[in-house]
Amino acid sequence: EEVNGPFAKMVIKLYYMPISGPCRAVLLTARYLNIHLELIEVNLLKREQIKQDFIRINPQHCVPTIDDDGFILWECRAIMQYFVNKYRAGHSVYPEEPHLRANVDRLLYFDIGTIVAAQVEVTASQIVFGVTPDQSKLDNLKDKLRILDGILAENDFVAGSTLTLPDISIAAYITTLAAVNFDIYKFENISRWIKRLKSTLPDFSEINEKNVTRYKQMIENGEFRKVYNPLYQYYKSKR
Ligand SMILES: N[C@@H](CCC(=O)N[C@@H](CS)C(=O)NCC(=O)O)C(=O)O
Repeated sequence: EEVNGPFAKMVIKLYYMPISGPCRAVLLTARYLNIHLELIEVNLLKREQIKQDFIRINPQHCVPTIDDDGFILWECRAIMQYFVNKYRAGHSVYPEEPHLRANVDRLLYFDIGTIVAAQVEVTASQIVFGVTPDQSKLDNLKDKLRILDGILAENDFVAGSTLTLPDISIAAYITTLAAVNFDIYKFENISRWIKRLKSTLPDFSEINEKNVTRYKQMIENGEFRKVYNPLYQYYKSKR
C-alpha cells in the first residue's frame, strides 16, 4: 500500500529554509525514507517566520515545521522520529527493539543537548552578528567533537554498524561548521563517517553540501548581519 507517495491523499507540508541545518536533517531523512513532502519556503532573512500566518501554525516561529493533514510538529528530531513511527514503522533507521531504540534516543539527546549546544555557542553570534567566538567556546566544541570522533572510532555509524536518525541530525548540523571555516575534517573518524554518509544518503550533496556552501556565501556577504545587527545593537544598548 502506498501510504505516502505520489498518490497519497494528503502530502506532508514542510515549512523550511534550504540552508538551515535542522531542515537539511529532515530533508535527508525524508529522501532516504522515500517520504514525499510539499516544500514551503520560509525566508528567515525576510523575517517571514514571524508573520501571523506562520505564528498561528508554530508560535515558536522556527523551521523545520511540518503539517501532516492538520497535525503540526516542529523540532527536527521529533519530525524524523514521527516519519518512521507513522510511515516506516520497523525501519532500522529508528529500531523498535527497546535497547537499540534507547541507544538511538541517547544519541539524539547527545546531539541536541551536547553537540548542538556547544556548536551554537560558537556559530550563532558569528553568523548573525559577525562576532569572533571566545577561545573557551571553541575549545568546548572541540572537546565534544573529540567525543563524537571517539564514538566513530569504534563503529561505522554513531549507534553501531547501521545508519540511524542521529547520524543524519548530527551530520546535518556539524557540516554547517564549514560555513564558519571550522574544520571538522581534521577529526579522522568524523571525516571518514561523513564520506560514508555521502554514499549512504541519497542526494547528500544536493540537499546538504550545496546549501552549506550557499550558507557560507551568505555569511560572507553579510546577509545575516544586515538583518540582525541593528537589532543586536538595539538590545545591547538596552542592557
Ligand atoms: N531545535 C530546533 C531548532 C530550530 C531552529 O532553530 N530553526 C532556526 C533555523 S536553523 C529558525 O527557524 N530560526 C528562526 C526563529 O527562531 O525565529 C530543531 O532542531 O528543529
